[in-house]
Formats: sequence, structure tokens, C-alpha cells
Amino acid sequence: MKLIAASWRRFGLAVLTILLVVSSFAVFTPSAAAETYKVKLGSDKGMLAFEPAKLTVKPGDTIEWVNNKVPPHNVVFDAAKNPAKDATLAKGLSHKQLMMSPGQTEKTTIPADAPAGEYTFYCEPHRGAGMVGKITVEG
Ligand SMILES: [Cu+2]
Repeated sequence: MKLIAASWRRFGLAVLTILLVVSSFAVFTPSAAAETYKVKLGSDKGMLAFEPAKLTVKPGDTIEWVNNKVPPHNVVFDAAKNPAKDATLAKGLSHKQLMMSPGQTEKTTIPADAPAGEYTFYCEPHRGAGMVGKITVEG
């Protein structure tokens, strides 16, 4: 009888463990679905460009800006070139502070309520040289 009781207890523990694991997955699923994309500032070959210059993301995703070659760079979202021409949103996505040293990073998370469409961004010191990029936010 003692043996049966012990194995029942072990079984109960196993069920509890499984329940815990399953429920923790349920809790973490929404954040696990968000992705992080890396965009290099200055191409590996030393071109004044974002790499990649075009990216498709979903609300909640994060873009990690990695300062690469030929700094300084920054990331400024165009106040007029986003779906709702929302200057406040553009400012919130931007990192105006110049990044001086290679390897420096900044992050931009696309808000959950960001309207779908195209967002243009550029590097202030190199905008004239064509350092411009585009993010498409999917609905
Ligand atoms: Cu630049």
C-alpha cells in the first residue's frame, strides 16, 4: 500500500510539473513572438548606408541599430514620411544622438499601435550621401 501511495504522489508531482511548464509557455508566448532585427549603420564595405536598408517588421518588433563603419551615424525617422505623418511617433522611434564608436547600439521598438505602412528614416550626417532606409510595418 505504501508503494502505491508513493507512486501516486510521484505521478501527482509529474502532472504538476507539466502543468507549470505548459502554463509558463502560455504566459511567455506573446513576447516570444516579437522579433529583433539588426541594422548596421555603415556597410561592412565602408559605404554610407544602412544594412539592410529595407526591412519588414510587425508592431512589437525591435530594431537594433549597430554602429558599424564610417561613423558618426544616427537614426532619424522622417516626421512626414510615415503612414499618419505623425511627428511625435517619428521622434519616439528616432535616436538623434550621434553614435561615435563602432559597436555602439541603440534600439527602437515599434509600438503595438503603430499604423501599418512605410516609415522612412535617415542618418543626419549622411542623408545627402544617400544614407536612407525604409521600414514597412505590417498590419
Ligand atoms: Cu551615417
